[in-house]
Amino acid sequence: MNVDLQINNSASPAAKFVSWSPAPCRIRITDPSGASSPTVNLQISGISSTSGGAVVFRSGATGSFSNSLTIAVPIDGTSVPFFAAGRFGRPSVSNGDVKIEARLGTKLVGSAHLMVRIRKNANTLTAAERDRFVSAFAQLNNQGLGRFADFRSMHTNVSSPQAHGAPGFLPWHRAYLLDLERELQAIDPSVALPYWRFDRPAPNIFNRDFFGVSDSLGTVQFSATNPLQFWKTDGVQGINRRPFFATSVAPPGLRTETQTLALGTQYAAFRTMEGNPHGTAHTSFGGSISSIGTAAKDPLFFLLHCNVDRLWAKWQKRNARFDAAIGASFDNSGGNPIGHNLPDTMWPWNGITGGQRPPTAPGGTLAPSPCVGAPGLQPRVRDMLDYQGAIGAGSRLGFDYDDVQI
Ligand SMILES: [Cu+2]
Repeated sequence: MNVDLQINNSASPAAKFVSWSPAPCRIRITDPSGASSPTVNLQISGISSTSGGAVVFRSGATGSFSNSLTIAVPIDGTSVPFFAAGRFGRPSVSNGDVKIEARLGTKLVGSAHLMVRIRKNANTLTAAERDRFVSAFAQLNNQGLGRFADFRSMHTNVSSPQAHGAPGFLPWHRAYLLDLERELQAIDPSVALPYWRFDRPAPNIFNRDFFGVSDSLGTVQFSATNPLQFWKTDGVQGINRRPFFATSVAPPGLRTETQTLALGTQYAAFRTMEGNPHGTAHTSFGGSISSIGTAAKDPLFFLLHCNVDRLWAKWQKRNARFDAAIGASFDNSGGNPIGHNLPDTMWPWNGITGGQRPPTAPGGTLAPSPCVGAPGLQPRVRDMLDYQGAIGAGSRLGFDYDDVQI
């Protein structure tokens, strides 16, 4: 007898990725023998290991998780649902480093390899994680000829009102990062977008093997093995970035994470973080990243914004602000510009041009995921709130942060 295990209810290898949010899975017998339905035990191999990925299980959509699960599997081949989630604190370090084993007694009757794919602090990635990320990012740009050109074109002075200065700032950038991350994962599915925790020293980000070291003119220098040395945007080779702080320490004048999370329990208060720390982090540098129209030319932009998004995620968790029906989860004070109201679709994924939208909509619809169905091809502002599927399991966006629990 053998069983088949499907992660995210999919037979595709591209779907063998989970985060902290429970992923719907199923098990079925592929070659029935005998008359009675056997009881199978699920457990990860190397359960006593203390590093690398680990998952936990539960049988239903609610209830507590455990390290193993016993399931009666019908002999007629009918699938039985169960849920698997990354064990908080145990993200994977490489693709497929978690193996779920299905045993009948002591006999192995099926298995599945998967990855607990989590957005991590860029300063503490392993060298292999760092190199895979850099390689995928450089490929996406392909020396200015790749798909990254669309992402650069999405974030300009013309499009700025769609994404800044109003309540949709955080949702728009969440969609933007998710779209980019999914494109990176199409190149290398083991990659998750890391974040630059800008209120802490991050010397491992500002070195030649990762995001580079600026010379006196602000030209960013890379090691000979770093593919970011070929970075090109708007037809211009290289990255210009002039830090106004010693990159061995955090930039001065930034609200710390604690201060940011203490801005208030209402979204209207929290979103003032668009100024400080977000804007302050941008203007800790001269060069591209310091102004909206050019910021997306610098790949560091995406790590900075990943931390902005992480701060929002932490704030949401702390204050239970995932439900769009709760007023304090968003700022509906009225008079919000188009693209900044909960039911509004967001440019450019909606393809709408002209009028209150920019004259072009680069990049097409938002990249789909092999693992989750949300947010759809043309996300609305409201689709960005419940990223973990806390309110509705179908809202799960398929990403999580290493230090933000479900
Ligand atoms: Cu922006």
